[in-house]
Amino acid sequence: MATTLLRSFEQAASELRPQIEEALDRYTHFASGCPAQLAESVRYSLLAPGKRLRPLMVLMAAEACGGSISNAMPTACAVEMIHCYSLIHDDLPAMDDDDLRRGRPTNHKVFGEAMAILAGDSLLTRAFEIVARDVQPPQVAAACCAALGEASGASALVGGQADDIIGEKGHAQASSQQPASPEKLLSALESIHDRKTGAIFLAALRLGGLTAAARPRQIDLLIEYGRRLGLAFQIADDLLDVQGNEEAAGKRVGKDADRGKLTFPGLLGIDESARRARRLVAEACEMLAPLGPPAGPLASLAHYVVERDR
Ligand code: GRG
Repeated sequence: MATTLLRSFEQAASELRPQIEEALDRYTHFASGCPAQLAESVRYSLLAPGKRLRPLMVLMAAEACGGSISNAMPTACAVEMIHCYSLIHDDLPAMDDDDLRRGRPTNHKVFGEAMAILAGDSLLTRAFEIVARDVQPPQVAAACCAALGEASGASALVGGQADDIIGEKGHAQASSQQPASPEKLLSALESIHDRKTGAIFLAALRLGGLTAAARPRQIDLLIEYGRRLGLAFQIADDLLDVQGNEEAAGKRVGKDADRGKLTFPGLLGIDESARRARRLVAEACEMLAPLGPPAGPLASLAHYVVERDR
C-alpha cells in the first residue's frame, strides 16, 4: 500500500514540480531597481533543489477541492518564498549558524550576511506582492494574504523560532537545575513545531482550498490532515537528523544532538518516534477520506513525508 502511494506521489510530484520551478523562476525576475547581486542571492536559494513540499501541498489541496493548478500557482510560489526566506535567516550565524542547505553552501556563506538578510526580506515581501496582485477574486487574495501573514508572523513562524532560541538558552540553564517532566518537554516541543513548521503547512493547505473556492467543511478536513502531517514531518525531520545521511539530506545531520536540542527521538526514543510518525500519517489520510479520489495525491504526500531520505 505504502509503496503504491509513494509511486503515485513521485508521479504527481514529477508533473507538478517543473511547473512550480518555472513559476518561481518567472516570479524572481525583479524590476530594474533590484541590484544584480541581490537578485542573484534570492535566486541562488529559491531555485536550489528543495523538495517543494509546501507548494505541492497548495496545488494538491486545490485539486482535492476541485480547483485548478493555474489558479493556485501564485499562492504555491508565495508559500515556497516564505519558507525559503525562513531557511536563509535560520541559517545565519545569529540563528542556527549552518553552512549547508539544499546541498549547497548557505546563502550567507556565498553572499555575506547582509545580502542573505536582504534576500530573505525580498522573498518575504515578494510573496505578499504576488498573492495580492495575481490571486483572483480580490476577496480571496485578501484572505490568502491574511492567512499567510498570520502563519509567518510573531504568533506562528517567527514566534516559534523566537521560542526555540529562548528555549535553547533556557534549556541549558534548566539542565543544571530541576529537570522538567517528559510531558512538559514534549508539549513544549510540539508547541514550537506547531508554530515553526505546522503553521506554514496549514497555511499552504488553506490557501490551496481558498483558491479552489472550497467549502468550509473541505477546509476543515484539510486542516485536520495538516495538523497530523506537520507533526509527522517534524518527527521524520528529527529522525533524519539522527539516522540520515548528509549527502542525501543536503544539510548537516547530527547537529541536534551536538547542540543538546530537544527532539522527538531524544524524548521518545527512535522506535517510538517512528511509530508515532506512521500513526500520524495514517490518521492524516483518514481525514482526507470524505474528499474522495481528488485527495489521493495529498495522501501519497503524507506517506512520502515519513519515508523520505532528505
Ligand atoms: C528565521 C523566522 C525564521 C524562522 C526559521 C524554517 C525554520 C524557522 C527553521 C529551519 C530549521 C528547521 C529544522 C525547521 C523545521 C523543519 C523544516 C522547516 C525543515 C526544512 O524544510 P524542508 O525539509 O526543506 O521541506 P526543503 O529544503 O526541501 O524545502
